[in-house]
Amino acid sequence: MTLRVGVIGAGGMGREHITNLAVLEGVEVHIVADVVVAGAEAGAALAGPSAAAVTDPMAVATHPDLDAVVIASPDDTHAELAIAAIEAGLAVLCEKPLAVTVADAERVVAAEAAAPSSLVQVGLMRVYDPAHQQVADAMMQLGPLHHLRLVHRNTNAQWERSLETVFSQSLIHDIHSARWFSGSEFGSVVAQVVRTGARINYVNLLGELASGATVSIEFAEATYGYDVEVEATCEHGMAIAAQPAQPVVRRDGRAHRHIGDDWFGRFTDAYRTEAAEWTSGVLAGEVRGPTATDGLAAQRVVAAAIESAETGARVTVIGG
Ligand code: ISE
Repeated sequence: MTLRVGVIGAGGMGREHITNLAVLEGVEVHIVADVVVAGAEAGAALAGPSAAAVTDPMAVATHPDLDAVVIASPDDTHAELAIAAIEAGLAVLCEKPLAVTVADAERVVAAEAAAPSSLVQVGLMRVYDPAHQQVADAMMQLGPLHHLRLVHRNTNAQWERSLETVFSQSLIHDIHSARWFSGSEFGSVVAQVVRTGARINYVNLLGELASGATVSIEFAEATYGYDVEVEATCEHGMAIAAQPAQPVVRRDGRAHRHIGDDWFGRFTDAYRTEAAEWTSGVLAGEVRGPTATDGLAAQRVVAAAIESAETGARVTVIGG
């Protein structure tokens, strides 16, 4: 059987998904939607000669000829499109965040609960990164987790993202990683934000997990490169995530190892594995990656972290 997939949103993330899906055996990117005609056409061209281009995202979310849909449109459209796709019986890979508010994330989870089977995977793809997986494997030999240190340095040129956007577009990855590595939920958080004018330069998020372990997430904007670090300190030792294999190049009196400017380069393998795992799960009628419930749990931590950043208080995570 060929899995017929529609892709909504042909920006950077949409094009990444199209490229990765188009090379998979038994998967056809059938239609691409983008509100910008040229974007939709460019996305369809990447998908292959028979892919259609449309400008109405909802037409793809409810398309009768599709088995599945990827939602890679602007964040504030995710929840509506996911709910429409669930109601149309389509499997969904929804880019993170699942929604921009906890209430909307809850609506998606409720819509999925009312459907005959689980349908939604959320694009929290770091779980497919080999370096993250190696740390998770190493932790199995190291005893109980005491502390996770997660560092996320971004090269985002959009200098003036709002607090909500920085948390729900960027820190949401690290929040999910913390839940995934620990198998535990955030009980409370304290967040500190450093700004220069309207620009958020730095966020420090300290979380206490239900297990008793602690998590620190350091996020920095517009740095020298896109750089992600993971350190897990456990009872009997610690594990540090490897950096992607890159040669050390010596030239002009310097030794240099390329880091890269963005998440597409750093997580190339993870995005490819995500596409393969998501589609094989859809064919098996299962959700094998991060679920809508994971997306909701992460959004609850985001909401608590924003409240903490605004009030200076330590905030309990509702449902944590
Ligand atoms: C960006 O929007 C992403 O999608 C990346 O996954 C994230 O790591 C980055 O911080 C965001 O700015």
